[in-house]
Amino acid sequence: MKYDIIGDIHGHADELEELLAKLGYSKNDKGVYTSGDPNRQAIFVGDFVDRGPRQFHAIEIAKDMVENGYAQAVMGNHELNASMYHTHVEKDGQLVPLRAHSEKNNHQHRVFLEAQKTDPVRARRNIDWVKKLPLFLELEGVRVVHAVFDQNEIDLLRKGGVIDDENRIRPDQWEVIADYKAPLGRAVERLTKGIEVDLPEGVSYQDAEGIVRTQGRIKWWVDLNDKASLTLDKIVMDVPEGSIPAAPVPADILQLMERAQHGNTPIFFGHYWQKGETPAIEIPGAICIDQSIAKGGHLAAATVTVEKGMVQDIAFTSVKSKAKAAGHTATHGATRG
Ligand SMILES: [Mn+2]
Repeated sequence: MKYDIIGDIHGHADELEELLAKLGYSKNDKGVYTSGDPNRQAIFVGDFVDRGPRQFHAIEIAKDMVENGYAQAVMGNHELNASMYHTHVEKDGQLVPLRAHSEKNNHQHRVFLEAQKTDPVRARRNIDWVKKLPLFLELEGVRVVHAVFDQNEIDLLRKGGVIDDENRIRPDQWEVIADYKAPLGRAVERLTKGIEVDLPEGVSYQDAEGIVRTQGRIKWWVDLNDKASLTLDKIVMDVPEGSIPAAPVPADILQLMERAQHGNTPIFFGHYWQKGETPAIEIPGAICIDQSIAKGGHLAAATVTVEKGMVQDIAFTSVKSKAKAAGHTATHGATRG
């Protein structure tokens, strides 16, 4: 079996089509991309929407492939947000969205909302599809998730009846998981948004907008064999150089990192805006496939060959962003995936 695991797309459908072509996929007589090989499938790590220009197309290319058995996909945090934004529940006789239609949220989702104005039916159809995406996949020889594969959280979601046998959020569970402070909501957040923790007492940094932050997102896929030399400054992501001390990593953070790396089946994920044309293999068991297409970077794929349940080979392919260098969303504010 061969899997072409494709990174975060964020509306960059042109680059997606270019990447698929480069990987040897072409449209069949129904206009659906296929490898033409029943033993070769595309796998999408999520984040189809927000930021880039052609979000309906990005979803529909993947949707058509999935519905025809040519691909599989998992939900990214941007699909989670979009699902919440477009799902309403009744409160005190009024319909309210599970994700507030605040200025900040509207701004983040603005390209999709513009497209929705022109074609609300198509927007609804696409939201209905992303709401049914699984939170993770366990395939022959590989695991796929948007941000973090945490078995404890998965068990919690299973026991709590939040996800079905195909790892999809049950239709009646959206209101339950909308509370990110409660355990089930936090579990969904962990899988799609990763490990974000309070920094130790007294540690803070200023983000790109000058806001002082006391929380950090953790780079969990680092070598944990030499824990003594692992320091906080090496694992807190997206902070200005020198703002985090080279202090020991607190035990609770270390434990979450160990959980994220647990298991013998390699994990492929996206979410964390990486630099460079192709993904870097930092540890063999966990490979990030997000090369920052929405920041003027690249859209990448890992072609993974699996035989007898084991990964035999990994090859990378990527295409460059077609976005103009200046004046694009690429430079807008914080760059959290
Ligand atoms: Mn993401």
